[in-house]
This record gives sequence, C-alpha cells and structure tokens, in this order.
Amino acid sequence: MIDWRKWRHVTKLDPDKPITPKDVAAIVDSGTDAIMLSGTQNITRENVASLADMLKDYDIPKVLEPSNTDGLRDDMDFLFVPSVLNTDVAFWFMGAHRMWVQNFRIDWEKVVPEAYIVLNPKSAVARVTKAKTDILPGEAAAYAECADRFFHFPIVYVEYSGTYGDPAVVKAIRERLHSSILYYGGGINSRERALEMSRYANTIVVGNLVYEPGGIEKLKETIIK
Ligand code: 1GP
Repeated sequence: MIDWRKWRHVTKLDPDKPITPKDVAAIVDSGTDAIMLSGTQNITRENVASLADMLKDYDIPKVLEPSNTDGLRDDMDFLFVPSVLNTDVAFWFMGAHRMWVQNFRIDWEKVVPEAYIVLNPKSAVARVTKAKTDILPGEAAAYAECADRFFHFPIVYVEYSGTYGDPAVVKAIRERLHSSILYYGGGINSRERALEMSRYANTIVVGNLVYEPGGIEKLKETIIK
C-alpha cells in the first residue's frame, strides 16, 4: 500500500498544458514523491487520458485531482478530491461531490478528501469557486481547524496557485492542526522557497515551474528529502 502521508514533494501536471515525453521522464526521475494530474480549466477526458498515457509505464505514484467529472478514471493510485472551504458557493464544498457520488461508482479505497483554502485572488481556482481570498491568518487557521477537527479531512491544502504565499499564514495554520496533513502549493520556484514552506507544510506541491524554461532543473532544487 502506498503511504501518501509520507510524501514531502508532489509535482502537479496540468492536462491542459502540453508537455513532452522527455520532460515527463525527467520529472519522474527528479526525486519528486508523486505526480498529481490536475488543472482548473479546459479539463477533458481526452487531455487527462493523454497525460495519463504518458505516465502509465512509470511506477511513480499517480494522483488524479479532479476539477470536474469529465476526466475521472480508475487507473490512478489515488483520487484526491478538493472541497473549497473559504467560499459561500456550496457547490465547491459539497454540491459537485453529491453529483459525483450519485452518478459514478466510487472506489472509496482510493479517495482522499482535501480541504482547500484558496488564497490567491488572481488564480483560476479563486475565480471559478468565488473563494474569499482576502482573509486574515486567524480566519485561515480557523478554517483549517474546522476541516481537521470538525470534518476530519485527511488533508488541508493551502492554495496560492500561481504566486508565492505568506509563510506566516502557513505557520498559523500549522499551529492549529491536530491530525490533518498540511499541503502547501503556490509559486515554489527555488530551494529557498521550498525550504521555507517545508518548515510548516508536511508536503509541498510544485506546478507552474515545470512549464518554465529550465523549469525541470529548478524542480530538482525544490525537492527537500
Ligand atoms: C497549484 O498548488 C499548486 O494548484 C502549485 O502551485 O503552480 O504556483 O506551483 P504553482
């Protein structure tokens, strides 16, 4: 059984962004603990299938993080399913999930719920989910404590997608968590930033960097073992 709780570093690949088999091979060999297939916009059955196909011969753990039901597939090791906490649009906390459970056969052994706290107002996920991103560290920490203690989410995910976040917010959340695993994602593009966020987060997630020129070499620098 793969123990995802031990992962320190996850690389997020967006099915909507083109990537070469050579780059995929280099990412798999980078030392990252797992590959997460995830994107917010233009996620289709076809682009998820083509990315999954590029990864199928590698035995690195593969996680699908769906943003809709189009790309769902059952050949992944895990299905990390986000619920957004800091939005008043219940569809992103429970609505989409009820439709998913009502219309699909679920392999619950593979499902890992994620409590998302979305904090970059310019990110696609903030726009789509109408997240209330202008919250204070105390409010963010209270959302996290609710997710952990009240809803028992196994993962609390601090999402600054596309920009580098405030370590003080991640620290405030760390201090309020009891058993949830803390994920941090957003703007990690150097070893310095990876070290800083790894002081508070159990697992860091790196996405956009791999699509930048020289990004895969930089990715290796963000892996803290
Ligand atoms: C995005 O949290 C991940 O969902 C990683 O963020 O793309 O900014 O690295 P970046």
